[in-house]
Amino acid sequence: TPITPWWKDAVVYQIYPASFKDSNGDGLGDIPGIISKIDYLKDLGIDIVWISPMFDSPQVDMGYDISDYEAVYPPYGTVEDMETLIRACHERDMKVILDLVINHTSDQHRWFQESRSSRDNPKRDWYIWKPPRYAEDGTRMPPTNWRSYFSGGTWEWDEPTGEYYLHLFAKEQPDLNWENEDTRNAIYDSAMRFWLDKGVDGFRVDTVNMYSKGVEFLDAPIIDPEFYEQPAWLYYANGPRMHEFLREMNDKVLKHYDAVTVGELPHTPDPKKVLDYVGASDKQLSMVFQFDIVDIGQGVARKYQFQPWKLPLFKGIVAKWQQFIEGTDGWTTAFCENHDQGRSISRFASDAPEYRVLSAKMLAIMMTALTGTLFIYQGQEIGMINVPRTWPISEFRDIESVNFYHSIAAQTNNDAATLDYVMRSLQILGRDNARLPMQWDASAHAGFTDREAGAWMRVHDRYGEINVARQVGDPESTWSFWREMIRLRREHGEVLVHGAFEGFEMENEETFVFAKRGGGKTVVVMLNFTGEEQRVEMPYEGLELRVGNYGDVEGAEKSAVGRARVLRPWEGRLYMMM
Ligand code: ISL
Repeated sequence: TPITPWWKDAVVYQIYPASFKDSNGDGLGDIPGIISKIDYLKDLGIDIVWISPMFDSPQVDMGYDISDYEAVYPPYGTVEDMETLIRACHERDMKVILDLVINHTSDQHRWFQESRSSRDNPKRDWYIWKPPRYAEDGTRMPPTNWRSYFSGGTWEWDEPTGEYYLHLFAKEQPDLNWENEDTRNAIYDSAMRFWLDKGVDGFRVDTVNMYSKGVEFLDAPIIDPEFYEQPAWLYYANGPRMHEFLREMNDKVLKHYDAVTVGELPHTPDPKKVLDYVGASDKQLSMVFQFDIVDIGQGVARKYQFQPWKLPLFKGIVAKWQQFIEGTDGWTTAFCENHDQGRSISRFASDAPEYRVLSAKMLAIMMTALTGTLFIYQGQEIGMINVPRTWPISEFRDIESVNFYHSIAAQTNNDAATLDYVMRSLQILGRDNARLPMQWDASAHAGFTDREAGAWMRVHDRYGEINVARQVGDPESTWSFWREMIRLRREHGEVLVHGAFEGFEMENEETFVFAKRGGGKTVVVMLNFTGEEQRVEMPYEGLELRVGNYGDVEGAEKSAVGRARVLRPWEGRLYMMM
């Protein structure tokens, strides 16, 4: 193995197929649409394209409910289209990774259809079936009190066979039984080898720490009897056979293809535990998405009960996951957006018209200066923002958000103030914020679709101002800024991608100052997270200002007095010493 595997320095771009580009006028994105934009991604400086699920699916959870791993959802295209896409990327020296959703399948998958057909079907044990419990008065009760991610319990009663099956997500997403070796082998064949043999370069592995459920199915402690959150994940995440399963997956499949993996690792705040997954010598996962950064602002009792937060929390999390690999053979990721999260500008900076572009560029400086493999989510490169505050719940499409809203409505008897707060929270944290159609130009429906009736989901009200066509040719645009920062990151990979991180004034609530060192180079990044001027200290001497989001690199240093610097609203600067 080379000292630096190919995927460490790579910049990855995530595509959400439904919302990227519609080529055939049905209002839904598709694979030919993606193919038509590969040169656009190449031009931006992308090395790896990650495609969220495009497999056949009834789309209860936007394709994270797969009914056939070896087929493509027909409105998106065909397996041949995927082969064309893989070839088109490889011809341009780009790689392709797919989503690997193997904690559960759709209830329409033929494995589950067989499994539920009778108790003695050979595939019965491929899913997690349990007999009921009975209360003292004889009422039938599910095997545990666990609550699912999408509201309601995790157990669905199956009347014909008289047992419950487990579903951590929707009831249409039954959990596979990883204890069964035949199940594991079928997953390796159908979900993995099938696509690796077609040239796919790796996987983003969905909910990678939930396959081993443990032997005992215990009730979760109830924190708040009236409402929602409960740590049932204590019993189903990071279970006893997790590492054994991942080693097996490597031995049997991944190592034969030099495939890269990035696992999604919710509920795992402990760096030691994360290292167990990403230590290179142990051959489990190449890297993971740890959740601290994207969990910021989520409610304690319920996810969509937004909790205001202060900058030191954010900085501490960045520092923690920058530093956790030091002195180890592990690796980390740099990301702050994906299809499950609000847009970073709206969440972490300001989407007010006067500050949106500054915020976008300020965050671009931060992200491209962080150690780890960099992930960009579609639209982040043009500074897309959250849904407008005025949109009602009827514009939302995500099963989690919609179910959440309706369950709170039912529990509170439609209490207006509570539902207002839910809407406010969804407009910050909701998954739909990231799922709006990509804004390609200022024409009808943002150039995403030709369909007269528009896209499957409403386009953002501000697409005339925020779109690709307006930005690509403009050297001052957010898009051009990202491209320049990606270029800089590549040129100085030893410090920007691989360097050691040091944070300063970590309790300061207005600014974020950090340094990176590596390959004999030092970088200092200064970021103002407020709409007012802020004073900061330059921690080292002899550095030169290289990038600023105000575009006046020559003039900006004139006001410097000794080590003191004054940052303008949402200003970001990157200094370097070589
Ligand atoms: O959603 C969460 C909490 O409310 C997360 O902890 C969740 O476990 C994680 O985001 C899993 O997400 C992935 O799997 C889901 C799918 O809906 C998401 O889109 C996907 O990213 C089920 O497959």
